[in-house]
Amino acid sequence: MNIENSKNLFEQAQKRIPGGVNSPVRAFKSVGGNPLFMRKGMGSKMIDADGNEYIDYIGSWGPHIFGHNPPFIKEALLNQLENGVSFGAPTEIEIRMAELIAELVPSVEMVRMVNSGTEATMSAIRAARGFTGREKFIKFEGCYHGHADYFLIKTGSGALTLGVPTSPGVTKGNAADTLTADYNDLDSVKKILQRNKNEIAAIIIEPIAGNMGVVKMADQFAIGIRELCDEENIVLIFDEVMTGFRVAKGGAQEILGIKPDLSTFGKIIGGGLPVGAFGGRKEIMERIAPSGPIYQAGTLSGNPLAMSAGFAALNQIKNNPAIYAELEKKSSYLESGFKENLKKIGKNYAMNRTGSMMCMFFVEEDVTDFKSAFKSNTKLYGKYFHEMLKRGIYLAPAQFEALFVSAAHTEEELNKTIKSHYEALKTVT
Ligand code: KE4
Repeated sequence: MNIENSKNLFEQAQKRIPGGVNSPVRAFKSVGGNPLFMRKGMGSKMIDADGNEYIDYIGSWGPHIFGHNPPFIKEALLNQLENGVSFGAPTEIEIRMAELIAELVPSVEMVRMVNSGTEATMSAIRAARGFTGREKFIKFEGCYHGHADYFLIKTGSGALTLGVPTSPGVTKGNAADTLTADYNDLDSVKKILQRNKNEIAAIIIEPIAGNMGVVKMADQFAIGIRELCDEENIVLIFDEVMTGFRVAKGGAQEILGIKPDLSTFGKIIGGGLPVGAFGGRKEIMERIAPSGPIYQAGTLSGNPLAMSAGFAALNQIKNNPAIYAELEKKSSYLESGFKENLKKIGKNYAMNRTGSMMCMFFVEEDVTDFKSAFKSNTKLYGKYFHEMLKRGIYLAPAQFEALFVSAAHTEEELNKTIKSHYEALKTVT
């Protein structure tokens, strides 16, 4: 496969951009090799700088649930462009967007738009601290909530892939208020609560984690966390940046049947443009400036260009809820094809899937938390990744991520993926 242009571009990029990329996980560090510079995305496909075509299962790390550049998002953007992209003044579409999020996610009574998932989670923690007057919060090992200082403690996603569970530059002061529990282990949460009585403002969790690979909250664990938050007056924050509108119309909270106090969103709600949001109980959100004293702001928050793409995406979901049945059918088809292959080659690698988020771990035991996920053979994953890439299948360049199926993936492409998966596994194992 000729990737000369990507190689050349990567060389140029590294002169002016740290690591040659604007987000670490894109650099292929954990799988090795030269990252591919992409030139075009359309539907389920992407084309790189050398003209190689790929079936894309990253979808920009989650936003492209309909595939790249769907006509209804493109049209919304072109229409908005006629009227300008950002005014720094309130616009009607922000109201419609807030109303639509509240309609699709019943736990959201009020919502504030921001520009990334990190801003959303950062602001949600501040809201919880301001509302409770407490300073500490609990996160879970292997969960990733973006790169705000106090989240970069035993985190998932790119930081995990870099093998740097706690990033330099995060001060002791910042880390002191971040307490880390074990995913799906209620006792680990209870122990922290006993040692920090009445000091915990929030518990933040990915209700279906997508940053240690895919790992779902066990039902009893989810119920237990909700009960503990009720008993201790702790704000429960579901970080649905990845799962929101991905795994169900109402996100992971709809699947789990648990109502968080605050939720954070990103990815799909921007339709591919930079958008994040945090929202939930009115009595908490009303404390956010300017209606309340908890400061939070953003020059481009709610800008009409990004809102037009996000609104088009959510409206498509609202008017076509059957998309989730379609995604379930395609994703379970892909999963069973992968499982068939594993049987044929005699490997029992863990396969976790919720809706159109899926992950195969190179470890032959159940993966239910960070510790079990971390047993995966990441070197083998790297080899598998490149064998799939050679066959035109573009997966996450890291074991601790999710594979995303979109509505644009065809049966023919799923079959090609299953066939490539078999050949790749035969080659590397
Ligand atoms: P952003 O700041 O990257 O928009 O969102 C941070 C974030 C927050 N919460 C969850 C559950 C997330 O998955 C993310 C970002 N996800 C990663 C993918 N593992 C983004 C990819 C990247 O870092 O380039």
